[in-house]
Amino acid sequence: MANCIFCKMAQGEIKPDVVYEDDEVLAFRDMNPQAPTHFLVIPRQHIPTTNDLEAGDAELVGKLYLAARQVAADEGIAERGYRMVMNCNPEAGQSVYHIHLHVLGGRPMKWPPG
Ligand code: DGP
Repeated sequence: MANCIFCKMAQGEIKPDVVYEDDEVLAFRDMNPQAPTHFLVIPRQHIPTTNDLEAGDAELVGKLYLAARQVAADEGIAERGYRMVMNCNPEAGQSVYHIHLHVLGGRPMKWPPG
């Protein structure tokens, strides 16, 4: 997608602070961190929201979580704990319409989220 900032990262046009990448998945530090550790995991493929996921995307979605698990371990937050969030549409606060898994850790989290 021409105007999608995360597609530009996925294609190497814009270079974020990458913490993990493979053929299908990219993970990078959030530019506006909400916790001491805050990174985003995205598919290279453009999928606007979780509402657009199809049955054939199941493996790809699983890979997002496996990448998140790997980076959480690398970042040293796996044992203490971390939160994974994927916002969908305006009421959830989605601002970039290319699905992304937020991974936050390094401080205690509250529940329910705001
Ligand atoms: P959401 O509100 O769930 O759509 O989260 C979008 C996140 O993306 C938000 O935490 C800020 C982050 N973000 C937006 N643009 C950029 C960017 O250009 N670089 C980086 N590293 N993060 C970005």
